[in-house]
Amino acid sequence: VALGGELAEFAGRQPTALRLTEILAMKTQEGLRSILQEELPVRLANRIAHLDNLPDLEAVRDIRSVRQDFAAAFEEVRTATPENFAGVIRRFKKRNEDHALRLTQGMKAWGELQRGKGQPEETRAFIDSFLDRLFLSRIGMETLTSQYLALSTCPDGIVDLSCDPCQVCASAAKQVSDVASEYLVTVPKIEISFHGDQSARTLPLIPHYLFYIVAELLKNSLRAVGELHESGSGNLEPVQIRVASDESQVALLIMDRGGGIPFERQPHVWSYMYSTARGNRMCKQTGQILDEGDEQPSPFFGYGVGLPLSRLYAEYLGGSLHLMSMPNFGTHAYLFLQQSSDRAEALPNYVNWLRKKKLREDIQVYEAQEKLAAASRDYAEAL
Ligand code: W6P
Repeated sequence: VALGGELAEFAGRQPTALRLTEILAMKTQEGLRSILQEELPVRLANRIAHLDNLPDLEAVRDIRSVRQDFAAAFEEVRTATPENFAGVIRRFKKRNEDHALRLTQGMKAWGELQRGKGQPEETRAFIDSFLDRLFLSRIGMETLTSQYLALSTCPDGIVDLSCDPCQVCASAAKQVSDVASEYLVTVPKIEISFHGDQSARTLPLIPHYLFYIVAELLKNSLRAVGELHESGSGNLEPVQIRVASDESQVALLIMDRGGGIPFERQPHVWSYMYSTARGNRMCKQTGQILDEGDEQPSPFFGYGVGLPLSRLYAEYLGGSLHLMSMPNFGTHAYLFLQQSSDRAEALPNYVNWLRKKKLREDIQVYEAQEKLAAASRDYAEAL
């Protein structure tokens, strides 16, 4: 698994976090290609090195296969010509499609391997932060490669310079309600209202990412309200979306009265290792039972990575996502986004992570040496 010469060299470089304005400055595919051919290998090599730091990597097939994909992509991007670059990027994206699933399943298997080596709670926290960094880096590569491909058909690529969050919410609401009606007997209404200056209503944004976040939150809200109502213990209260903004930020609040999340489950909502997709659920249309432990992603219940991924998308865009839940009442989700297009992408810092890891190891070595020294002092005194 050791890194080859060129791979190691690129892994030692820091990825460059690009500003939205900088990404937009590349108006042509050819311009962005030359940037990508430098930057993608750095990001890929960082991710490979990151994976290689995982003990027992070889024992987990899903993780090994992701590493192989990255290594192949590194090679292909490095050796691509301007003529075949688009094909290389398309193939890379195609292979990447199920990475989230493979990485999550792989890390679950890895977690099983670690049983008996240390605290399960620490293992879970390690896995979650490991996956957070990988997925954040993935979002960055997704942005650059999607922008590259989209430039062939749209002048601004995947960026909407005057994106209206209310419109994105409305289309997410429509799509999620349609899908929900296949899985839930009763689907609550979704109400959207805007509060703020009309002049601050739009912002430069990648609408697809906002759509993903809002759709994910709405799925959870509709499901909670719908199921509470079906169990006969709740009214069919509408889910409310409030969008408020000034010239510096936009805030979105999605409120449901779906009975909330029990306090002891709340810390787990950001974990990749707890899926809410479990439990015997019937698909209303097909009658198919999505049974306990069913790991297959279904369009409505997903496989439990939606919330942590949504938070990463928010962070990538320079914003944040928070859940405030009141058990036996309902849940409020807050999403904050910066108005400015001058902010840089949020990227994981692999080099810093390695430094910290080394520092911790050094501290452990130091502590062990101190203990040894103290023990031999005690021993000498006892003599
Ligand atoms: C719930 C659980 C949840 C998670 C995320 C967003 C909204 C909601 N509502 O009951």
